[in-house]
Amino acid sequence: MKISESSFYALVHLVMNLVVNVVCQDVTLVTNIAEGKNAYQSSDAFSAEGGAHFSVDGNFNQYWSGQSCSHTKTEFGAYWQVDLGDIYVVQAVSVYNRIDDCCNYLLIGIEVLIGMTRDTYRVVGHEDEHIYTNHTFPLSPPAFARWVRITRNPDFNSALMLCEVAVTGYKSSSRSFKRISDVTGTGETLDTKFARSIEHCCYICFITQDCLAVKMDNSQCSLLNSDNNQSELGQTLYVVN
Ligand SMILES: [Ca+2]
Repeated sequence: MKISESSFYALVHLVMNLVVNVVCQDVTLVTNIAEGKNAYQSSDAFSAEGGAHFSVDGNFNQYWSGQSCSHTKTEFGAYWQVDLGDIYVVQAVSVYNRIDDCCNYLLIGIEVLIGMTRDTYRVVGHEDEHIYTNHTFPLSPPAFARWVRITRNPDFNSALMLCEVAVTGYKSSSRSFKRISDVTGTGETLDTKFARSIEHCCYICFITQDCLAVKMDNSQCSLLNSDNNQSELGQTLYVVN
């Protein structure tokens, strides 16, 4: 059977779409870097049914009866957190609330924090409005972190319940920096370190809390807390990609 040229390209287009869809679905699945990781919370209520791990079990069922939601006791200072197990470039954090009639009013003033250690965090997202079903907090620019923590601000005396927390990101290395020519960073300098090379400088940034960009002058590696920059001929800035 002879196939026309237009039909041939339509077929190629269809196949390409199928390939792209499959690839995208794969990427979506593998980029939830929180799934299956060790999770903790301020306290356990109904520990057999409401443990912290239920929010990273990969099950997005939003009904308590689905046995896949975490649940603290009624308390001030409730929090939930996950150890990603290594440093990643975090791009977004999504939280999924309970949607049964009982308790979905509790996700109010949700605050998302990230940190390099269990005890050092900074705020990267806050939602004043009530989260009825789910909400995504994008990090722009993405940032290095090993820990992700969910809490409430303002704080109030109630349980914190989450049915799933999905963290989008990827494993990082010093190559996860983007080179920008003819600009200089205008962010605040967190620290200045000796570095043998720009790769070494980027690595130091990679393991430093809040570092989002670096610039090098001879062997002096400046760690910057933002990727803000301005034109300056001959200068080079490396920002978290
Ligand atoms: Ca779950």
